[in-house]
Amino acid sequence: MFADRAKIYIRSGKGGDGHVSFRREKYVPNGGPDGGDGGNGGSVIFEIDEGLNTLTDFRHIRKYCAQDGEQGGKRNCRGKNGEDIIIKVPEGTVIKELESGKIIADMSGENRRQTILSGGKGGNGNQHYATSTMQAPKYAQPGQPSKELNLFLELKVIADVGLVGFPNVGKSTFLSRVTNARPKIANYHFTTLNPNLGVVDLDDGGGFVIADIPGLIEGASEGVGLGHEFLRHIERTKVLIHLVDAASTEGRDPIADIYAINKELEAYNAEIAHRPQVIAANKIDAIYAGSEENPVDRI
Ligand SMILES: Nc1nc2c(ncn2[C@@H]2O[C@H](COP(=O)(O)OP(=O)(O)OP(=O)(O)O)[C@@H](O)[C@H]2O)c(=O)[nH]1
Ligand SMILES: [Mg+2]
Repeated sequence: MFADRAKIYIRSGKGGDGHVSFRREKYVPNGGPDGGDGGNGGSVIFEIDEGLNTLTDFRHIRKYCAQDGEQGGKRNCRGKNGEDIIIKVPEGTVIKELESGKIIADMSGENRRQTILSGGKGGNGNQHYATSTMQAPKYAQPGQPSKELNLFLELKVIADVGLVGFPNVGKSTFLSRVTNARPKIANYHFTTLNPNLGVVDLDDGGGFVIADIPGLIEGASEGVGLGHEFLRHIERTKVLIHLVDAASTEGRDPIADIYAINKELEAYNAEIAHRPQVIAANKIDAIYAGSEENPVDRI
């Protein structure tokens, strides 16, 4: 199952408490303080994993806690540090605070790894508090508390080119012809229910990514159909390929379709509407299908 949103809870490790103890050795009746320091709590770290492309895992596991630091011990023994927890996410994951919606991190581009909550520092053992006037301190510092956060993760696919258009105009077919992707193609609306990504390999070794999203319909920007859910996946594309059914196989007017889709894009995010857009007239083979007329004669 594809998921591009998830709510999770994260908690960093508490710092271990410092220890209070005194040296006890044969022939040393009143040894000095030897309470060790507590270990540091583990941090919660997010990291991009190139092999991932959905947030599905976060639907199953919603709680992510780093380990607490251990308490300090006798004989100046330092407590063990708690282990960090590393949460792997697909590139393009935006991390927001659940309640406020404030963006905490955007896992994309240069930002491959980010600590979201750092672990509590371990407390000092009582050995640190000995002074000339207080040689037997019975105080040790407690470890810093853990921190917690409820997060909202949102995946905004990172693609260079976005495919937009009404349902059934042939977006997935186009993706399947120019990239390695093998999306589902069928002659009905909303065949594509989740974004598909495909890579175009160029001769010079480079390449770029095309995202195919579910078809848009009038009112998509207000939540009609599936479109709105997925418009954010084209927010980061550099160019849009706007496919139209030039043969009007479903009786719609391709020119009116262009305006209708652009109106939805504009309503969703004016910046997207002004991005470079290539209008691709698809299904041109069907324009003259069945007609005796040679299309070239009409030009
Ligand atoms: N005649 C003709 N049919 C095409 C062409 N491109 C796609 N089709 C057909 O159009 C139908 C829809 O194609 P899809 O690629 O699934 O369309 P889509 O835009 O991805 O549709 P949704 O995912 O529902 O939005 C399929 O039956 C395709 O075989 C074309 O160039 N010519
Ligand atoms: Mg499709």
